[in-house]
Amino acid sequence: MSGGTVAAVDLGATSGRVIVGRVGADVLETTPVARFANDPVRVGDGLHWDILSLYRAALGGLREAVLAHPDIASIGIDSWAVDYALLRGGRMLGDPFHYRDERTAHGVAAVHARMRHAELFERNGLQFLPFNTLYQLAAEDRALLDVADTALLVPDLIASWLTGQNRAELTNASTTGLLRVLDGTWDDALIAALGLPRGLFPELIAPGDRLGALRPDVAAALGARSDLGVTAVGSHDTASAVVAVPMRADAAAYISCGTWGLVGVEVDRLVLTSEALHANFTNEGGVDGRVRLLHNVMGLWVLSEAVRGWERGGHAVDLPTLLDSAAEVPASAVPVFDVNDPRFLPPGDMPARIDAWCAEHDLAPPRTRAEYTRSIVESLAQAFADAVREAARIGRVDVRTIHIVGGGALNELLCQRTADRAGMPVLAGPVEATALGNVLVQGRAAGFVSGSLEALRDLVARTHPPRRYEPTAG
Ligand code: LFR
Repeated sequence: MSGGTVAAVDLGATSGRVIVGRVGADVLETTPVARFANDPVRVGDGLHWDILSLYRAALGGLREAVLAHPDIASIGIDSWAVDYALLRGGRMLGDPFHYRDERTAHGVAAVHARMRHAELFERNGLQFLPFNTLYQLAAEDRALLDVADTALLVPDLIASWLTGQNRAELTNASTTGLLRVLDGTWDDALIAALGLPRGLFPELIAPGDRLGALRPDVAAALGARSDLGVTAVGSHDTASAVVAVPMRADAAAYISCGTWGLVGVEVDRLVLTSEALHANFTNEGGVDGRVRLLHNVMGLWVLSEAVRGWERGGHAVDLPTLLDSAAEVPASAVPVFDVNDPRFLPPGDMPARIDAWCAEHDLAPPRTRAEYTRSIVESLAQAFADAVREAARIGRVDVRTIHIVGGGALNELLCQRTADRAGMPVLAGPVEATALGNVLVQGRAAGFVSGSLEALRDLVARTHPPRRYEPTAG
């Protein structure tokens, strides 16, 4: 039988997983081998990722994967974007900060004092997000920057620990704000203008290229063959997810919906127009040189953070039951608020922030947990519909359908209300698009499948047919 097996490490902002993927001309299957929580830690200087725990859990999962499938051809790693560790001589100089840590405000002020956002956009093509890596680096302790010899984004850090090789994978490097959008190389002049040491930024590597074999001690610890190695994938989770959207890119928009809702279109040229600048759209690097023209919508974070707050308050919450009761609340009975308001970015009391937003806009706030949930879902659906319209306009794509992939594809109310508010069909799934995109790029590099992204997406559509939601007038 054609095809083969690879392992994917996919780290999300709330949980991580290791999966084994089988991929071939007519097969695309994933088997989860480990799932683990990603619990950030707040200490004196701010909010950090517990990166060593994540690494340990990833290693545990890889050990399981190798044990069950000794024929695994390669390992691919993806995670959320922008966050990094500083290292010196291979030693990590502190746990990476979480992009929701408030320290980045200083970095934004410091960078914009030297260069306006419009000028940055011309150079790096990115939407303004206060946590883009360049702002974080500008908020960094100068003494640490001076002693560090390398900065690695999270998946590059894990890959470095596995292989001993330091590289910056292109799709994720495109989220730093330090790549020249025109040619995808490090922007030496910008790096110098921001006073950052050029030596921090390693050589770039493209998805599909082999990074290297596991270090001998790692291979031994995993019980793996000595030639098992890491292959670069779209290491930005959103880049991997977009690979596995079963869409026709010339007629569809996608929403990669998990903690964030990444809403956009895929185009084959940069869109650096003033429309894109003013709508705060980004030109992130996609696999195969495609451009992910998208906008960050706050995503399911607002709902999960509200649920965490209720649970901390002693109310056990069962999400499916909560969503069922939210579906019973009439849409007209709840306020639609601006989910993209920056007040919803940091961790905290989401219902109180929704109340404050409503008070400022003369709207009656929700009253029950079901009403808050409905209000969040309606507000997300509206923000999704608006961003799809903008993406179509800015990217000049005749969008006829919206694909929702990621965990949000399981949220029936959200999918239906997005279809209703956008006035077009929503095709939901696959839920595990990020892991599938990771597997597909490795599978293609190993020769188990071949072809363009269109061929890979066709395989996804055949093996993971999406669920269709028709718009209703509601
Ligand atoms: C989604 C994501 C988004 C990025 C945000 C922060 O997981 O990677 O694409 O803007 O997290 O890194």
